[in-house]
Amino acid sequence: MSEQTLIIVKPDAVKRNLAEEILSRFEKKGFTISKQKTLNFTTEMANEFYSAHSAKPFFDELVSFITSGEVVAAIIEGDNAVSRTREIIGHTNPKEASSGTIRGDFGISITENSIHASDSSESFDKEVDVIF
Ligand code: 3AN
Repeated sequence: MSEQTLIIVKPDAVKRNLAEEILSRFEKKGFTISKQKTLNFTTEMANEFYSAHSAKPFFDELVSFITSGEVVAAIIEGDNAVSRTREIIGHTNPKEASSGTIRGDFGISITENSIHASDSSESFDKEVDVIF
């Protein structure tokens, strides 16, 4: 079933000029990029985007990192886009992510892990409203 999901190439990867390479991995897998935008998160946007994590000990670090530089957001479309995109990005912690996944290949740390992807269609609906 064709679905949409949202990815965010995070500041650590944009700074290393990896955005195009990361986006091309989804196109090579047959997904379509239907919208794309470069932006800077404000603190307000970050608080809303990551509201599910507001009680977590790493919340302040997460907000401070995602607002620290440019990000590239994209809507990815294709069959089972939500779950397949999660496979392509890999484990949250780059140290545990398999080689060949985006976080396995490019992630620096659990905070600087290069990419975000919606974890469900419900999360996508909420996240897309914050970004587009
Ligand atoms: P994912 O992005 O793989 O869905 P979540 O939703 O558990 O992971 O966490 C959201 C973001 O919070 C992660 N992308 C990561 O940058 C950060 N994060 C998660 N766990 C930790 C942690 N233990 N310490 C620092 N940052 C974390």
